[in-house]
Formats: sequence, structure tokens, C-alpha cells
Amino acid sequence: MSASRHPALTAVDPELASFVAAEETLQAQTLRLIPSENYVSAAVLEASGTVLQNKYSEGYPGRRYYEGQQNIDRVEALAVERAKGLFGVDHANVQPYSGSPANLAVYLAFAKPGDTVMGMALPMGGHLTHGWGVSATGSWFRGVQYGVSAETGLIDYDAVRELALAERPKIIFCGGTALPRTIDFEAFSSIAQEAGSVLVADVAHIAGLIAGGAHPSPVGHVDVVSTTTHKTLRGPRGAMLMCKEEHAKALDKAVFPGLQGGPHNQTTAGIAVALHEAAQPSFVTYAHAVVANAKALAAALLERGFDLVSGGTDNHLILMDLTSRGVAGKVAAKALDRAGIVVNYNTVPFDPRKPFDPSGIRIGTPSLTSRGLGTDHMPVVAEWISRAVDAAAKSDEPALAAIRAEVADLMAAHPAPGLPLS
Ligand code: DSN
Repeated sequence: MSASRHPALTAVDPELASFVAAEETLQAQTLRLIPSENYVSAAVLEASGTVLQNKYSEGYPGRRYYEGQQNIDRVEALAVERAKGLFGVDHANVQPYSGSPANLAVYLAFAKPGDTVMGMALPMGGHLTHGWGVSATGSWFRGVQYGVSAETGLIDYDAVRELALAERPKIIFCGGTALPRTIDFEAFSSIAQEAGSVLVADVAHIAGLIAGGAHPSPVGHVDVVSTTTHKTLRGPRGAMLMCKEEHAKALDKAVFPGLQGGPHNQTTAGIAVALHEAAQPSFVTYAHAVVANAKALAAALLERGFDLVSGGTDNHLILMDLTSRGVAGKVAAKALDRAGIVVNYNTVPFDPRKPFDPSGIRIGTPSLTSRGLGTDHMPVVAEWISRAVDAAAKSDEPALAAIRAEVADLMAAHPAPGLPLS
């Protein structure tokens, strides 16, 4: 980060400024494969760092508890209208601070403590907030959990239906954090209707793919759509809840005053910009490229003998089981990091290892796609991963350093959005 890029910060707090500069360099020089991460545009960055930060705005546009909302109301109303237009929903709430509070608001709106709720188990690819035990959602509510088939790695919709009919949960969540395959929202819808449950699609990972037409939309099939705004959707860190008109009041009340105080107006502005960007034709190209890159990367990894959960991917995400390579996920993730390739270690379904030291790694293509890498680059990426995993097995540090230099060369040729060219 140069002083001219953030001159005030550099002058006032050079120590902190140096950390930001180092992070900019890291993000510029590394191949970022964590599927929940991305690069926001310079416009989103600017909108997220404005004087909107200075304003308290408890309430909703036109119904606030503080004066001086002339401009804030316009910002939030614009974000709401853009969300409604992009996703084709009756109602949108753009105030949740992030995905976990958004999901907690859903519980507050539709369930009481102790009620049964249902979601995908975390080690199977679900999310903490879908009723997993260590989360408040699994201790304040009675979480019952579905998974994937041991044979196929795919959701077994018959098993989901059986569990839903046996348990009659108040809420069913579909979606997750390590699901490489298309979610069948229609199937979940008929299960939820039969069980008398409120159906929530947590599309945090795939919201950008849905907006760009690269994954089917849950709208029309579910009661509530919950999403973060910073993954494939490429906005600032935040979240949105979208729903049919009949649920609007309950959800708004749950977000504020139920759970939160004043919305983060600077984030709302960033969300509005991201939604505007996501409505452009170039975003459709990006969303399809994310999926094409993931499919090409999966094919190249399979060619190199890797085991992929479910055998491949339909979306932006690949879950690799490294058991057959004789390397634990954490060891591989740390070696890849030293090679300039940033991933996260992850459990695989039916993982015999512990969550903090699991068998797999999770990778994805949103960030590299935002940098303009295409399917032609995916064999190179797969080869780097293969070499780094082998180097991890042999503790071959020179091999990792060599990959890091190759990665930095390719990254230098593909500047990341929002980052200085240097
Ligand atoms: N932390 C997010 C992810 O990486 O998928 C989920 O909350």
C-alpha cells in the first residue's frame, strides 16, 4: 500500500497501515482458492469506506429512531430495490451484519427455543448455524441433521424426506459451505411442504452464481433466502434475507429490533454497489466462468489422481479428499500456503479424522475468475496443487518455494480487482 493510496492512514497509524499494505501484497501475489472469498471491486471498496459509517439508523427507511436519515434512507432503499430486482423477490432486508446473524434472525422469526430445526450436518457440508451442536442454533434449538450418501457424496433426498416427516421440524435449511453439487430446491420444497416446515435456502456460497444464472434460483420454491454478500456475489462482508411478502414483517422484526441495533450503513452502500455490478451483463459472464473454471480444475485434478467428493463439481467449489495421497488436509493446506496457494483444510463426509485435523481441503474458483484466469489456466493450477501436495508429503520446502515463484509470476500478469497494480 502506497502512502498516496491511503495517505491519512499512513500518516496517523503507520504500523496498522503496514499491516494493510502487507495484506494487499499477499492478496496480489497469491492464488486464493478459498471458495468463500473473492476480490471486491474498487467501487465496492470505496462505498464501504465512506462517511455513511458515521450515522446511526435504527429502524428501516422512512421509519427510523434517529433524525438525519435523508441520505441513509436513500442508500438502504436503493440496496433493497436492487436486491429485489436482481433476485426477483417480494422483500429484501439488507441489514444483517453477516450470515450467522441473518440465520439467527430466521430462527427468531419462525421458531421458539427448544423447537426442532433441521439442516445439513456441518461435517457433511452444512453450516454451523443450521442446527449444529456447538452453535447456539443447535443448543437453543433441537437440531436434527441430514447428510450425503456415503456411496455418491450426494444429498439423498429420500433420506431427507424421511427425516423431515419423522421430525416435523419448524424450519428446514438447505445449502451449506462445502457442497460441490447443484441444490435441488424443488425437491426440498416438496419435502418442506409435506412436513409443514418453513424452508430456508442458505445460498451464501452460490448467491453470485444464482444472480448470474449459473445455478438454479431458490426463489419460488422456498420461504426465505439467506445469503452473505461477500462470497460469489462479490460485495462487502454483510448479509441479506429475502422472502415472500407474507414473511416480510416477521423477518424485519427479527433483524431489528429482535437481534441487531443500527445497521452498518457503509456496508449497505457497498452491498448496493455490488448488486448494481451483479446486474450487469459482465456478471453473467463472470458467474458462468466461475463454474467453467471449477469444472476444468476438477477434471485436471481427477487426471492427476485426486479423489474429489461426489466425483467433481457443478458450482464454484471442489472438496478434495487427500486420504489416498497420504497427506492430512491441514498439512497439505499449510504446504500450499507456503507455495502461495491459499486454501482451507476441511472435513470430508464421514471423515475418520478430527475437524481440526481433517482429511480434506476445500478449494474454489471465484477469486481466480475475478482476476481473469480462464479454463486454460486450470491444468497449471491443478499441477501446482499436485506438486505442492507431493512436496508436503516429503517436506520438500525448495519445491514449495519454486511453486510460489511460478504462482507470483502468473498473478502478476492478472492484477486483482481493487488492489494496487504494484
Ligand atoms: N466461513 C464461511 C465459509 O468459508 O464457507 C461459512 O460461514
